[in-house]
Amino acid sequence: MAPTGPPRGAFWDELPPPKLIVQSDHVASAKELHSAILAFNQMPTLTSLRLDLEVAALTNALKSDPCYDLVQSSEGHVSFVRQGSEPSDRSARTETFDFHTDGLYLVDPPDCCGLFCLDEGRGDIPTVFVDSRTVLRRLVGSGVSLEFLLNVKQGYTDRRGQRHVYNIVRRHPRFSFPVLQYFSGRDALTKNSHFSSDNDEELTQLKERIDFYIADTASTRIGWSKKLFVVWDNYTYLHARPSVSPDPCRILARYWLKKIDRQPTPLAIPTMMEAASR
Ligand SMILES: O=C(O)CCC(=O)C(=O)O
Ligand SMILES: [Fe+2]
Repeated sequence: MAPTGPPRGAFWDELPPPKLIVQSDHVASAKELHSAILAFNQMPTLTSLRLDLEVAALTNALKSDPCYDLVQSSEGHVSFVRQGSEPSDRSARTETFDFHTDGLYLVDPPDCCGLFCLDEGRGDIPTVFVDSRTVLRRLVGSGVSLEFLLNVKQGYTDRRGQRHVYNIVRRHPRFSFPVLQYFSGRDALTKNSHFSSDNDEELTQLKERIDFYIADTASTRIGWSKKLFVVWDNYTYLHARPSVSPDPCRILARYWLKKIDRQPTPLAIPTMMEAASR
């Protein structure tokens, strides 16, 4: 099933590559957040240079944001992204981190994700984003029906070795357009929810086609530097850490956010940070 040319009769508009908004004190609306990746420079604005305090302040600020709840991952309110194998980690994780949606083991994955750079290490390992709507639009345009995609599932092994199964296509919980929630790693696709490998040629080819479109879709790369805080809509964007040689000094703090208020209210993190530093 070779990927074909430009989609015919696409039901979404052409989407530009993810827009990167770099700002230090801009207040972003939720609408902006669903169609852009927000990067806050030099966050938070604390006088202390102690990064553990900065993580604590950022966590407190995010916890008290009236628009978002901090979602606990299996590691708590904040988890630390380091490269290298953790002996306790039995998930299908490698030195690279293929394109994915975060929190696929939850019934409702987090609405937004945030990464805060504690140490960029060598500084040559970015995080890369693609718009899942573009990938989906191209898939549909190449002849795979949305109805078919809505029934396709994927399995995921969590850190305790447990399997979870989720649909790879769903509607965005707030904006209702269809999005791809997916893990480009090695997990096969299935049509049954008990996840026994179907060994289905059609699904193997579909996975190859999805991975082709993800790799072929315009991406946005974020290069890290200390204190950069990046927030994105976890449904709209798939993200990845590309393959380069491992850097044990690179450390990011990861936050998951759940929108509380369905109205387009501002994400006023810098203001919250100022309050936290007083
Ligand atoms: O290390 C990165 O750039 C991304 C890590 C990531 O996506 C994750 O921990 O979920
Ligand atoms: Fe991630």
